[in-house]
Amino acid sequence: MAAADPQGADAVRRGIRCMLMRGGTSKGAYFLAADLPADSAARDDLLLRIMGSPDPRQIDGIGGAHPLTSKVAVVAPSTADDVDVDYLFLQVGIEEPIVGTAQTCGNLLAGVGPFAVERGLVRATGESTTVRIRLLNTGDIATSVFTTSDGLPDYDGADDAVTIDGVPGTASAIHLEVGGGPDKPLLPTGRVVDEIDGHRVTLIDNGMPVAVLRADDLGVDGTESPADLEADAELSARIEQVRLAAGPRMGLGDVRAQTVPKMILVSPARAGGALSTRAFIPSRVHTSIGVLMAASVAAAVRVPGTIAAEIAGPVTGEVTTIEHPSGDFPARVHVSPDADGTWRATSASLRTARKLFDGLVFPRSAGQQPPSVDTPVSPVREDAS
Ligand code: NQM
Repeated sequence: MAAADPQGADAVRRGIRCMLMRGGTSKGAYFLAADLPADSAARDDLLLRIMGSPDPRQIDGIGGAHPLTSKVAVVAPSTADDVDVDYLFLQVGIEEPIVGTAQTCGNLLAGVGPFAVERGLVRATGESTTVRIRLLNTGDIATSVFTTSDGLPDYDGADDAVTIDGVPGTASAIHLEVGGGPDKPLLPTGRVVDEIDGHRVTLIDNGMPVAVLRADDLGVDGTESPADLEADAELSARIEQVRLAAGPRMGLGDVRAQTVPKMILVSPARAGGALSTRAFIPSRVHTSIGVLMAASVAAAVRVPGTIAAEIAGPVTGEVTTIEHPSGDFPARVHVSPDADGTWRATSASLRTARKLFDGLVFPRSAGQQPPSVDTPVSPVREDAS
């Protein structure tokens, strides 16, 4: 069923094998790497034509016209030891013809294990299947455990059906554990608080690089809706200024064309959690919070002296509850200092996913492509081919 020549005009006429999935609170197009061009520039060009970018409505493609629904997962068998599949995440620009590789996505990660089983990369093992996943964007390794029956993922679930805030109804639980390599410190600057542009900021990365700031430091109380925050152009400009300075300090280089670090405004909890959040991702405001964003904020809550710990106060028990605009996210993180005092962390999250559509996608033809810009430099650890 795959197109014989994924790089050629043939693909446009014959279609490209693609599965649309909800992963957690996001939605994206999942591909086998073998069904896409091996060359990253050709791949990105094709994905822009598939998603319908650049166009604010993505009307001529399958993108959902919001950063949370303009996402792609590329999956391949892994050559790494003790890993089943490699997962490359691509954030497809909506109004800009940009395909970004600087971040991963913990929500689309939820669909990767089931997709690997659907495509025959991993064999289901009875009622529960475990898939080990290498996140190519960050180098982190994830373990995904989910329910299977008759050799296929069971998305609906029965006994294990759960609810996650931001998604209507119930679905089968997907348990994700993510951990960074030994060379990856939790606090990239080695400090619990940095001063940027007159603001006190915690720069932290437990799977997703984030900058944590006090909402009241920016003149908001942290209960505003995403739409109200997005409408405040002055606030967005100040946050972007801090972000551009935070990127190089976190080792991310020039982040003008990147979607990291994410900017998280924190304020006191209102519903029994540890603290409340509003996440700039980075120009739109998240309707909930990303999985790995929540893991990074929860790790900050657990490290004494950070902005998040200052707001949350002491937190006991295994779960750090992160409040967000559509409910809360129960994050399980483990943080501990090395012998030399360098903080390390891992996370465990509960997600759900669902196969929405499986078939062939037909890209806009290359001849109708709007003018393109340079693809940003890729920090991907290893090519997905
Ligand atoms: O933080 C949104 C999402 C994300 C990222 C974004 C994510 C995560 O909610 O793990 O999943 O930052 O664009 O999908």
